[in-house]
Amino acid sequence: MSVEFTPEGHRAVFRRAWLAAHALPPAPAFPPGSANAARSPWLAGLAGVPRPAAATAGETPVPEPSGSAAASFVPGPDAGGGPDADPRTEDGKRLWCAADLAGDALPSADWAAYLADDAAREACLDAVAMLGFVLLHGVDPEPDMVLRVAETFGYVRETNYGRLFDVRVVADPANLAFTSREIAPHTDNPYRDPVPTLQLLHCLRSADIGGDSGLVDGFAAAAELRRTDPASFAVLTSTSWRFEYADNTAELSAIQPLISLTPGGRIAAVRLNNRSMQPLRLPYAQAEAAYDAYRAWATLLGRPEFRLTLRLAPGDCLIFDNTRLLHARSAFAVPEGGTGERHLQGCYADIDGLLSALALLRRHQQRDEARGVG
Ligand SMILES: O=C(O)CCC(=O)C(=O)O
Ligand SMILES: [Fe+2]
Repeated sequence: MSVEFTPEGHRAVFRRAWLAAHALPPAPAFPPGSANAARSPWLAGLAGVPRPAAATAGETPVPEPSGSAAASFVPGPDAGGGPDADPRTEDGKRLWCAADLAGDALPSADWAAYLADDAAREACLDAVAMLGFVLLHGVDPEPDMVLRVAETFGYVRETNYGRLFDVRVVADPANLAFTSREIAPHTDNPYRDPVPTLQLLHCLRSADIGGDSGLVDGFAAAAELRRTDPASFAVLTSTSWRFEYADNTAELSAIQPLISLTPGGRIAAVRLNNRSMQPLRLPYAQAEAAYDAYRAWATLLGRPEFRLTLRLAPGDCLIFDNTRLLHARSAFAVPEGGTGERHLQGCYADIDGLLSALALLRRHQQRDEARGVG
C-alpha cells in the first residue's frame, strides 16, 4: 500500500506485515488519550497474518486479513520513515573530550535548585543521558545522602556491597577502592549481569592531598579507536572477555566484550576493569590479537585529552553512566592518626529509571505549556 502524507508530500510504501503488526484494535483497549492507547495489543497478531502469495501463474492469491481495511494505525515517531536512533547508543549521545567540558560547560547544579526546580532537574537528568554524567554540589555531606539523591530519579540498585558502599581506607581492603592508591580508568562491576548502569559517588570528606576524580567518555574513545585503529576495534567488539569477582559472600562472573555494539553496529556499552578481567583462553594467534587490541584500547583511554579531572569537595555528588563513562582517581595522602580521611559513599541505580523520570518531567512540562502555566 502506498500512502501520501500531506502537506509534506512524502510518500511511503507499507508492507502488509507492517500494517498488520501495528494496526490498532477497532475499539481501544485503553482509555483514549492514555499513553498505552498507541501500543497495540494486536502486535501478537502478526503470526496469524499469511505471507503474501508468490505471484506464480495459476495460484490463488491469499485473501486480505479480514477487518484490516477499517483499521487505524500506530503513529510512527517520524512520518518520514527514518530509522529510530537508539538513545542508549552513540547515536543518542553528545560525545566529549575533556576540553569540551572545561569551565562553565561542566554539567553541574546545586542540590537545592535540583530539588526545587523541575527545569534544573530536567537539565541534570538530560546531562546524564547526553554527556553521561552530572555533578551536584551542596548535597549535605552526611551518611546515606547518596541514597536520597538516587531516590530523586529512581530506585537504588542493591548489590553484594549493600545498598550503599563506603569508599575509604580500611585495614584489610578487599578492593583497591578501599586503599589510598591510584585507580586507573575503569567501569564498575563488569562481572555483574546485568551490569549496574548508573553509579553515584558522594563526597563526605576529601583528602588534603590527591584523591582527584577522573572521567573518560568511553563512547568518544571507542569512536576514536574505530577511526584510527579499525582492526583493534573489530577484535574488541567481537571478543568475549570473562570478568569475575569472588569474596566470602559472593562469586560473580559475566562474559562480555570490552566494547558492545548494537545489531546495527553502533557503540552501545563499554566495560573495563583490570582487577576483574580474567585471562583469555583462546588459541594463541587469537589471544595475541586480542591482547594487542586491549593494549591499544587502554593506551587510547589513558590519553590526557580524554580525561576530565574533577576534585570532589565535601557535598559534591557525581551521577554517571557506568555503561559509557570510565572513572578513575589519583592516589591520596592518608593523614597520620587516620582522622580527616577521604570518605566517599557510593551506590548504584538504573539508567532506564532515570530516563523515565526525565521523560515524565518533559511530559509534565509540555502539559503545563499547553495549559499556559509557567
Ligand atoms: O575513590 C574514588 O574516587 C572512586 C573509587 C571507585 O572507583 C569506586 O568506588 O567505584
Ligand atoms: Fe569504581
